[in-house]
Amino acid sequence: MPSMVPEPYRIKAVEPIRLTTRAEREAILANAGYNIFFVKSEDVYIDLLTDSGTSAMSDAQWAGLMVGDEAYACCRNYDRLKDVISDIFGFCYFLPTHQGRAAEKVLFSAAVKAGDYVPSNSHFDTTRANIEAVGGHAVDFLISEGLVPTSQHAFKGNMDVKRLNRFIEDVGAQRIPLAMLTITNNFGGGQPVSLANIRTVKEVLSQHGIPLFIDACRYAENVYFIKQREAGYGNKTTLEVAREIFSYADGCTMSAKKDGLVNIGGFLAMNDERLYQQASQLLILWEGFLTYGGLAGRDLEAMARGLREALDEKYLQHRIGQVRYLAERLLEQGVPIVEPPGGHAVYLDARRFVPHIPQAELPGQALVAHLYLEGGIRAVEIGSVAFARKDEKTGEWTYPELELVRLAIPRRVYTQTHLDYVADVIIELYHKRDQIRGMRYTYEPPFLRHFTARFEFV
Ligand code: P70
Repeated sequence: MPSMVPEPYRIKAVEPIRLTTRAEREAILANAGYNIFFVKSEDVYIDLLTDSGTSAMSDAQWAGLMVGDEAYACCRNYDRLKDVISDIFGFCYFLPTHQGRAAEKVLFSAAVKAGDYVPSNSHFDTTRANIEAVGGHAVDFLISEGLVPTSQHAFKGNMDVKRLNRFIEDVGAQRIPLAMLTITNNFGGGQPVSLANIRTVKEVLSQHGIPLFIDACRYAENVYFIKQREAGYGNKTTLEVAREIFSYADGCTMSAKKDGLVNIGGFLAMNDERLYQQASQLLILWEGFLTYGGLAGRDLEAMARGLREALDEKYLQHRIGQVRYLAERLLEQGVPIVEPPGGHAVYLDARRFVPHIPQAELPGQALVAHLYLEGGIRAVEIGSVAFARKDEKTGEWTYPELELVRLAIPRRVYTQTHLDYVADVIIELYHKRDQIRGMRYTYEPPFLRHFTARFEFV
């Protein structure tokens, strides 16, 4: 199979983008305190900050907006969404939310109490923060291969079941109200979880009566990897694989801003009626009535249609192929990335890209700054700025194992020519990597540092 198939769509509306000059970008970035989050979207040429909420909707989705039923209660779009969710995910109950983290907040507030533990393969930062916000502890049991950028393991997002088992025996099942699996694993490179792993995790949890929830935001991409890589699934449809995944779960949280192909939206789904009732109360308090949950009727319709489109095998083949294409162009030139490439992004391995910059001098952030200066490309640091922890008493830093820069590919937005441009810029930067200097903070906020910190070059 060629590494990239042509787009399975043609372009009906275009949005102009503009490449600024090097001098303009130098001024813009300095003005933003070298924090890419403060650069205006119109000053970015290729925006790879996130694949979340940045998808291009289809003509069918745009048409769906016009049949939005904006009644406060029981709008028709709720019913359509309900049918789609029950068809794909199969859970008894669901609650719409405005995005993924709202589903997390409702779930953990209803299910987790202070001192509880929630194990996962790898919690995303909003899930971790929402668990900690109710006094719980979020713990990760990713397989060790998941932390090795060059490991070719086919399912680097898998959970280490032995460690999970030991942990349950150590702390006791009564302190673990639920466990989670993030599919695909965003922090470790967009790596998938195998069906065998999901099944085994479910078996272990069942022995202890612990429910399993899936953080499903990139589940369709995970489905595609299972079809490609796991024996026995190649001939199944994407829908069949998705149904099998969720058959092992007791519920899920979903940011539909990813594999729902919408700009805003999410949901929480589950089988347990009591949990549903508790969550319903919180939803009304924080999001809105049960049939709209913080969204307009038209948003529900766009989500219902987008969820179906994201399971289209031709779409997924192109989507995953795009990510792989960019990865292969970089690998050909020896650019260090997380291998094999994941589902939604290519992750540069900053430790190997700029080995002369110690983690204390924020190599990932330095790379992010240079990608913008060189080519107007916006990426995001997933390394020391996002995750290093400072001991409040000693002032000493503990640095994360992985120092990555994520190039997230928005769905259905950029063409192969855009990706070639991105590859060319990165390859050129790689050839003069010796000139890249480290960075330090000029302003260091107390938490969620990466969003508001300011920097300068060392
Ligand atoms: C991303 C965004 C969101 C996310 C996720 C997983 C596995 C839940 C959520 C929350 C966040 C982001 C990061 C950097 C820059 C911009 C945006 N991920 N679970 O890009 O969903 O955002 O809808 O509340 O990845 O990875 P929501």
